[in-house]
Amino acid sequence: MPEYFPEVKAIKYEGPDSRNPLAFRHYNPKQKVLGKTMAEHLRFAVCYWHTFKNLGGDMFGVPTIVRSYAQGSDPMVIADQTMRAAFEFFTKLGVGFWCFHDTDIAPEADTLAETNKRLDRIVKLAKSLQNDTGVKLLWGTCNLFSHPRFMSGAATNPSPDVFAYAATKVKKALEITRYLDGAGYVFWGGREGYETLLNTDMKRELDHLARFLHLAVDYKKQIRFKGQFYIEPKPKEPTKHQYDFDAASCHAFLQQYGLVGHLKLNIEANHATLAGHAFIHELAYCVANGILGSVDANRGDELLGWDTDQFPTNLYDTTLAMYYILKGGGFTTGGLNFDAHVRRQSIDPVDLFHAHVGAMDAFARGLKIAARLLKDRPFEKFIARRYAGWDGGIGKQIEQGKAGFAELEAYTMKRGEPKTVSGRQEMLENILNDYIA
Ligand code: XLS
Ligand code: NI
Ligand code: NI
Repeated sequence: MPEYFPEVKAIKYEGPDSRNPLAFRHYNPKQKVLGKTMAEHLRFAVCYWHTFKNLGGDMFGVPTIVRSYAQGSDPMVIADQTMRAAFEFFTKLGVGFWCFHDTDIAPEADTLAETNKRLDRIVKLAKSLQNDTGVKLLWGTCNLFSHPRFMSGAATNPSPDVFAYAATKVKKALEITRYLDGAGYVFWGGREGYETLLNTDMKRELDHLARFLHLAVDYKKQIRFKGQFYIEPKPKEPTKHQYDFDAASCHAFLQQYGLVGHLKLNIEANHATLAGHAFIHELAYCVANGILGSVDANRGDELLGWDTDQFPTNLYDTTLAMYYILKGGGFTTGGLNFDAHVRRQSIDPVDLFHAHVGAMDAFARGLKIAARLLKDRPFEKFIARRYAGWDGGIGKQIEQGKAGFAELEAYTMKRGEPKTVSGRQEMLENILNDYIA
């Protein structure tokens, strides 16, 4: 079997003092942190689309990257080679999981029946490679945004024919995800939104999106697929406005349409910032509401207003992300999927390794720091003191519904002006810095 990454051997943990750029300094898969191994906590996944299909093309220029496995005239030969290259990469990197869209692994043919045959062929190969390597599928998904038929949306398309076509595609995507024992399945509404309200029946589109998800839930039961469903918020791009805007609007949508309990959220760092939120705001919202499922681990650029999908390297972000993920009980079905791509100038295969090694180390460090924060509990202790007024007296009465406006008026008249108390933000930020150092 040809090697597609002959220049790289298996990446090893060498400890914090190593200067080998192709070694982990912090990610030691078997090392225990808070009772679980790092591998069990972090559940790293490599994404197929960016890592193996993105060749550096952008709106202004053609691809810059040439991959040995992407050569040839037969698209199915390329698909086969790419799948083998992917599993070589997963194994050398030492990740436990991967994620894909249907169209990433097998190119669409002229008819849907033929496309499905192609998928069956390639999925069989993926299954045997999974068996050989022990690498598992974190989640599968369906690309309902690239083809022109989906230009006005999939489930929210004005045409029921497109809704039906999308349903047919998702049906197949669920079947192959189940066949590959996927731990989950993601719904990301790439074009489920609008460009202008002047041509859009918003109420109808929302109803249709909910109907679509209910049909998927029904079919999941029918085929006994045990994986977790996720919805992935993103406010815009490609459309001007997407209905799955952010965690809170997805939550409201799921509640409105009786879908809570069927879908959790897949939070992507760069999508959070596009929505005007910090990554950890989205995670904290999900944890507070018991809906955190999985994470697309990447980052944006503070100065650019789009989904740059860069590899996560910021220790504040990885630390606080792991802090909230651990507070939420840690991952069960979910994990950290690197929905990120190397920059257009990073043209060598080895750049894929540098990108993932750095990102995995950044999260491993974040995990270790978060574990120390949760052991010492500096923020929890501060927060407990800050809210202590609610543990007894009038606070407890309010929380228990035992005090109405009349009682609160009587209390306030007697007590007078409330005391103001410092929030101590700077002190708390300094404490966080001490832990990160
Ligand atoms: C795009 C999304 C996409 C989903 C899967 O911005 O992040 O990659 O994760 O369809
Ligand atoms: Ni994503
Ligand atoms: Ni994205």
